[in-house]
Order: sequence, then structure tokens, then C-alpha cells
Amino acid sequence: LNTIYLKDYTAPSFLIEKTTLTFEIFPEYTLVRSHILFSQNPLRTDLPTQLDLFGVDLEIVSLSIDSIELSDKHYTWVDEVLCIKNVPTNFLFEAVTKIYPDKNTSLEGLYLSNGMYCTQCEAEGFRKITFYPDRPDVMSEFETRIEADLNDYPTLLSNGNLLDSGELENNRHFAVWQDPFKKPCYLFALVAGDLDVKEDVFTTVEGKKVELKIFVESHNMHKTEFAMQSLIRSMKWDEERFGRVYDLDLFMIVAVDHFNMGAMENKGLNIFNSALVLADEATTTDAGFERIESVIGHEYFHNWSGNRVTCRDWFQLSLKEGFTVFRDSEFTADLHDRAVKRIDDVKLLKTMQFAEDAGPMAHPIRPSSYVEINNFYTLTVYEKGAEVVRMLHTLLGETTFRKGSDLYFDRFDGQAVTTEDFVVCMQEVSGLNLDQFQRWYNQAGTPIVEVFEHFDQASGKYTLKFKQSCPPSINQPEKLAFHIPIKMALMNKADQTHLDLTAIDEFDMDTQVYHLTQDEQMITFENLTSKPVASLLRDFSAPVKLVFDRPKVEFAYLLANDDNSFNQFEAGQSLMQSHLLEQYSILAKGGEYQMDSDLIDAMQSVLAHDELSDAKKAAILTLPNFSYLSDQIDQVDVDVLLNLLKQCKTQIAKALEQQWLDNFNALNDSVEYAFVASQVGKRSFKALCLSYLSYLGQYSGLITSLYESASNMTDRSLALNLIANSNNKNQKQAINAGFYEKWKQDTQMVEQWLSIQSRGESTSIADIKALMQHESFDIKTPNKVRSVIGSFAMGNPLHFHAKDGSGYEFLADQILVLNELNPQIASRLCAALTHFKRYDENRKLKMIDQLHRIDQCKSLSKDVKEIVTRSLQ
Ligand code: DPP
Ligand code: ZN
Repeated sequence: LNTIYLKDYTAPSFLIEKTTLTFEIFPEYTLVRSHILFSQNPLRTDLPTQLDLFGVDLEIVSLSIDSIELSDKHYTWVDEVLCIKNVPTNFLFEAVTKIYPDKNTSLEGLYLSNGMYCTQCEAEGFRKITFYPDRPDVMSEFETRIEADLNDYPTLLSNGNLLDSGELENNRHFAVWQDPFKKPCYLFALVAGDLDVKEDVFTTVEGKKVELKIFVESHNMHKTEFAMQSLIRSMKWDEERFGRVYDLDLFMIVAVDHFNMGAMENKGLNIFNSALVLADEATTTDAGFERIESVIGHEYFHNWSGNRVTCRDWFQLSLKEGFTVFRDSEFTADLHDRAVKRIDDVKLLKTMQFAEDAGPMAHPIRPSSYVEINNFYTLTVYEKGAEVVRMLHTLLGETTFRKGSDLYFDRFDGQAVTTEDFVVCMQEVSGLNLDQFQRWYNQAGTPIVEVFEHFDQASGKYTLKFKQSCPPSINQPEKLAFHIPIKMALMNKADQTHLDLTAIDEFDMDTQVYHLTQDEQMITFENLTSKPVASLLRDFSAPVKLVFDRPKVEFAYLLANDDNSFNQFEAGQSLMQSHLLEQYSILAKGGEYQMDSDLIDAMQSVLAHDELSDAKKAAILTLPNFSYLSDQIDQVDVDVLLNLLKQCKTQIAKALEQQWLDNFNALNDSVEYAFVASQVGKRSFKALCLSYLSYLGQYSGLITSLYESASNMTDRSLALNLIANSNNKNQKQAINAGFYEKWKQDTQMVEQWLSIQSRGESTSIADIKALMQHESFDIKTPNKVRSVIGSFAMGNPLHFHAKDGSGYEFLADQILVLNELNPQIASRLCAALTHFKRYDENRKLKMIDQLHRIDQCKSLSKDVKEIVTRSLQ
């Protein structure tokens, strides 16, 4: 395996003045002609004369330099690198290559999706189109001419503005696109297809009219309105909140069914996975609408954080992704319910990213090495990366942070830069020393912050001690102390006021942040009449594990009284978690489950709380999930934990049955559906009530009638999810068959239908295999693979973790098939096997066996090889 290191970075030898491309699309192949003006990079004082270009799966027709054709003795082409020696200082490089998009199942480079040509170039897909310096620090203007059959491909698109178009002989036509902004080739895009277009116009704050176009297959036109409105909201929000104005006259989005990622921010021509753009209330859930809006925002926001200012190299990926995820999460928070958005984000981080940090793929948000960069489009780079930006925002406050981001965009516009460049801007505008903060970019793992408190009634003295540490990760046995912002308040139980924290050295009054920078730090208060209740790490101000062994009554107090919405939620989670972990030890030793009546009381008071919104109630009353809990337990026994969760939910359902039912009935109204925070909150609370009731057996009628009467996909999918868990085989089959019959023409509905079934508690491996035989399944379509195989491996713990190892074997079989077709998708699926350390000995060994079996495959892609090797080392 060839490992690439950050420390080996060198500036490119040659820069590009302009890239001109011609694509001649024919049924059997596509001919790509490139015309590239190179000049020696003035920064390279060693005056290089060797040109290195990347190229993969290309058939060479001709190569030339300054119009002199090269023969194969002029160059070498080994392992993706075409190397031409003795080139002049400035020269024209031309290549004619043949590619075969119809055979391209990797979905990188140029490929076909439902008869439409489209591209995906990030991270290193452009090298499958033509020879090029495929690295983000080589930026160029692009002019692209596309020629294709007029009937089959009436729509021809690329980045920038349309310069020319017209008809050619033989019923062919052409279009020429020009992108005036310099960009790296990973932002290149091309589409040729037969598409309908939804149009609108956005007038920027500067008064410029921007044409907006969303291209879809004609049968999807009725599902484009929401994406269009989301785009308009994104453009407006980025002007208001970040001062970022759109720069071209045209912004296009194209929906494709075959896509490895969610969406791609190509300059002026975003390409989206259909599932993340097409929506209407009949087929899209509340969660789906929110996700679509946020991804439309995310890709649009990349126009500045990613395109205008891009990454120097792929180690800096979090520079654009962490920042852009932060931006899209603020977008959602500003538009909807800030507290609920924060809760959702932190949940994702704690269940998925913390697990990554604790597993074999642990890496800093700026990794120092990789084998295959596609393996680093991770929760760590994205979500933890966003948390690191959020910490900067917390440390600086909104006004100063905005000054920092303005400075960053201004100073580095048109450049390819590093994460240090970003942090330095934040340092300059704030005057804060962020040297230690930079460790967040270089050290992997989730820091642990232990808290100890002591109150002495006689002297009125209260001390709060913080101790930080971070467990070792691969290649990083020792970690240095992090700069951890701990947003906090000390609450006075007697009168609900907060203690005055002005006197604390490390405390910043403006931001309410305590700066933890040492391994250990202590705060002391004198002259208190009673012990305060500490509300720490408010809003989850740092991505750390807070360990604070405190009396349960304090959690109950915070659950009832904390005026920080996130911490109120967190207090409830702590109560549930401690109950579940206590009971887990009892069940693991063969004991019997016993519900804690204090927990029921606490839940009851949440239900009766009149200041809490429906959305908050739903969030607070949801138990920590299987995946999160299994991370808290050493060598978890899957059966014990699943059994525990089931018993606990059943007891909660029983104890509060009348409340769940009353609330369900009250919330189950027939208002006309709208995707607005108040309704979304109602529906999420309603879903929770019905989910608890479903544990009691006698409510299946309620579930089926909700299914039958549902006027929107949120309700319909709730019912379908609960039905998928039930053991009533006949009823389940009838409902599933009916659903498919009704919706089989709608790809997004079929994908959801497959996914719900695959996650169903009563769906066995045999059922999964049967689903893969269903006419709607296709292993070459990533969404289908994710819906069935991914949902099963990540969302069906009961059957995936079957004791006999059959779930693991099944997954390994699929990984081996996909390895040949689409390495990126194969590699993603490996994650479910790599966390074997978490599980009991029997399961652990069976998972390792399957990893070895995969490892023995002779044609293993470097994507899969890297993950498997790291896991087994
Ligand atoms: N398209 C992916 C994203 O926006 C990769 N850049 O995150
Ligand atoms: Zn992104």
C-alpha cells in the first residue's frame, strides 16, 4: 500500500493558465481532447523540467507538447502517473483520450446514470477523464465544448456560463461553456442528458439577477419546488449571515440517481443524488425535507467555503467541509429550531463520530497520512471538523467570528490554502492566542474531561476541579492538552439565579466560557450558603466526553430547571443512561430487569412541563440508542443490551400508557401538512408516543389505521417502521406489497421502503437476501445498496449481530462483490465490521474472521485494503 504523507507536500512544478476541453460523446465511447497551457511555477526555485500528470483507465489516442506528438519513449505511465521529462518552461500540452463511461461502475469520472452522462471528480475522479495535474492546488480557467446526439442528449451542461451552442451534422449538436473563475479540476462537471428544467430567479443584495435552474428527468418535475425554495433561502441566508454573494449569472443543480455521495458542489453546476433534491409531502418525511434543505445549503455555501477559497491538498479537507458543515448547521438552526438542531447534531457526533475516534480508523480532522483519500470523507473530518469551527465561534463570539471569516474570504480568495490559514485569521481578529487550539487539527481521539466537585458547608467553600486526558490512538500514543472551551453556569438552587463568575481567572464573561488548557485546573468559591448546581459544557461547547459522577437528584434538578436547552436535554439523557448501564450489569450477570421509579417520575414531569415544546419533549424522552450505549460498555453482549432496551421501553410504555395515548390522540390532528418547525415538533412527539405504545402489543390497530389514513410521508413512514418491527408476518407482507404496488414508479419511495424493511427488527438475513432478489434492487445503484445492505449492517443490530456470525458473513460477501464494481461503496460498508473490539469475544472473533477473508481477496481495491489493514493491525 502506497501511503501519502502531509509532511511530503511540495508545491506543484507547473501551473495552468487555461484548460480547454472537448468531449465528443458517442454511444460506444467518449473522445476527450484537452488543450492545456502550462507554465513553470515561480514558487519552485529548483526550476523543474518534469511534468507529472495523473491518468487512470484512459486509452491514449495521442499526446503532444507544443504540437509535437509524443511517442511512448517520451513518457512513462506507471501507477496513475504519466511522467514527461524535459519539458520547456511554458508549453502547450494536448491529449486525445478515449474513455468508456458506460463501463464505469465506480461512479468516479464520467459515467452513465439512467442514460444520462454525468461526472463526479472529487476527490480524484478527474484523472479518469483525461491526463491532468489532479490536485487541488493547481487551479485553472476551464472552457468546455460538448458534442452529442441531439435527440438523446438535448441538454449539455458544464461549469460557468453558456458561451455558444448550435447544431452539427448527423443530427448532433454542441454547447460551449466557460467558467471565468479559476478552479481545481475536482470542481469540474459535465452533464449530457434529456432533462426538464425548473427555473427561477434570485436577485442578489447587489441587485444582480441570477438564473436558477434545477434539471431533472421529466417525471420528477413535480418534486423540484422545495429544492428551489431551499436554494433561494440558502442564497439569502449566506448574504445576511456571512456576507457572501453569488458570483456567476447562473446556478444549476442536476439530480442523478446513481451517486456515491450526497451531492457535489461543482462550480455553478451542483450535481445531487436524487434522494437529496427531489421532494414533496407525499414522498418526503420531515427529516427528509430538513436534510434536503441543509444539503442544498451545504453545496451552495461551498461556492465560497470550498470553491472561491479551496484546499491546498486533501489533508486540508476539513478546511472546506468542517467549515461548510458548521455553516449549514447554523443555516438550519436559524431557519428552524436551534435547540433541536443542536441536539440532533450532538447525537450524531456522540453515536457515530465518537465511535470512529475510538476505532481503528481514528484520525485527526486534519490527517497526517492516507492511502485512499475517499476513505477520509468521514464523520471526523465533517462533523468533528464542524465542532472545531464551532468552538472557534464560541471562543470568539458571533461578531468577532464573522470578522474572522470575512478576513479569511478576503485574504485567500482564489487561493488553495490550509487549516492554519483559517485559524490564523480567527487569531488576528480576536487577539486570542490559538496556538494550543491548533492541536484539535492534529490530534485524534475524543478528549475526556473529568469533573470533581466538593462543597464544605461549614466554610461555605466550593471547589470544582477539571482534569483532561485523551486515550492513545494509532501513531499517537501520547496527547498534549487541548484548549477546551467549557461554557458553564453555576445555579443557585434556592432562588434559581446564577452565581457571579467574574472573579474566575480563566472565565470569559462575554462568552460565558471557561478556558480549560491545562491537564488539571481548579476553581474555588468562598462564602456560599449552599452548594450550587453546576451546568457544564452548555450547548455542548466542545466535542469531549464529560465524566461527572454526581447525585441523580442533580440531573433531575437540571432536567427540570436548566435554562440551557441543550443541557436540560443532556440531564435527561444522563438519567436514562445511568439507569440503563446499571441494569445492563444486572442483566449481564443473569439478574432481572427492574425499572427505576424516579426515572418514570422524571419522565412524567417532562410530559407535564408546560414550557417545553413538543419537539423538546420528544428529544428528551427518547432513550439513548443501541449504538451509543454499546460504546459505553466494555465488550458489550448484544443480546443483553437489546433485551434490556426492549424491557425498558416496555416498562416506560406501561407506566405512562395513558399519557402516551392522550398525547398521541391530541397530536394526531388533520391539519394540512406543512414543513414548519411547530408541525415538525408535533409529529416527532407523536412518533415517540406511538413508538412507546407499540411495545404494548394491543396498539397494532392504531398503527395500521395511521398507515391507512396518513396524508404525508412522515406519518406513513412512522407507521411502516413500526409495522416492520412487528411479528405479524401476514399483515406485514400485505402492507409491504401494497406500498410497493402504489409507489413502484417513485425511486425515492422505493428506496425508503427497502430501507425501512431492512432495519425492521423482524427482518432476518433470509429476508434481506430476498429483498436483494426483488426487481427494485440493483447492486450497481449506491442508494439501493445503502437502503438494503447499509441499513441492515448499521440499523438492524439484532440480525446483523446474529450469534452464528451469519450477518457478518453476509456483509463480507457483499463487500467482496462491490469491491469489483464500486470500491468507494464497498469500503464504506466495511465500517460495520471494524468496531469488533466493542463486542463480546464470540462476535469479535467472527468479525475478525470476515475481515481476514476480505483481506485475502487478490484484487482488493486500495479503498477496502486500507480499512481492512488498519482494522487488523
Ligand atoms: N460533495 C461532498 C460535500 O459537499 C464533497 N465535497 O461534502
Ligand atoms: Zn461538503
